[in-house]
Amino acid sequence: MIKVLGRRNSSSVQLVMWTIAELGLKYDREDYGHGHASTRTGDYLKMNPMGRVPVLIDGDLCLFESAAILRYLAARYGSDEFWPADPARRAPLDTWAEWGKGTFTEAVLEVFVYDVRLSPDTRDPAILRDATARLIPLAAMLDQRIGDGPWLDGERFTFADIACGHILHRYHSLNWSRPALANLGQYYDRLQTRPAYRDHAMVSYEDLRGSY
Ligand SMILES: N[C@@H](CCC(=O)N[C@@H](CS)C(=O)NCC(=O)O)C(=O)O
Repeated sequence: MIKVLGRRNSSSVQLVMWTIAELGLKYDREDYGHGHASTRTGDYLKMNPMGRVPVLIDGDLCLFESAAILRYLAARYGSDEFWPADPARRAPLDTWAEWGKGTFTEAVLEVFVYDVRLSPDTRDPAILRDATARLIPLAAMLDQRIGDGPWLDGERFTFADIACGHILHRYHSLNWSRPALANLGQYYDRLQTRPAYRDHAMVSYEDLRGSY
């Protein structure tokens, strides 16, 4: 059975857990990371030398980096719809998956750090202004790419939706000046109709308040 090491309120863990649930895989998850079991022990660092969450163990395979884990799970257990075997069909989706987990998520996490991780007395509003200025054009790109959807690959829900969508709960629930982007809002509404998204990507981050 697949084992995941990592706390539920980590966005990188959420990406992996949502994937596992969409693929209907059996799993066991143990809480590691901030406020839970240490990721700094020798044994843990052998699994993930960065001392971060998540780690995924599947038989003899032990992986870190959530985007690589998503691709592994999709390639090994996903259908041709979820992870197209044809590189020419998969690569354009992978472009958005890379952008979603990297560029877009990093920009959302800047707002997250400001709004949640920093305690109010250490917040400099200029940081939020800069983070917002970086995030809004990226959100507009995703809004345009989604169009009428319903998913990034039209009627097909794929791994790219997980890479881009896992961070949209934070994007929509953080306290910041969100632009009105109809396609993105409707995409988030559609994501919330998926039980796996509700169970694994819409996790409270209240325990992380003021933790920096
Ligand atoms: N690029 C890595 C990022 C991993 C990462 O930064 N994880 C954070 C949580 S999202 C973490 O481990 N924080 C420290 C902790 O929980 O102890 C991935 O996607 O797996």
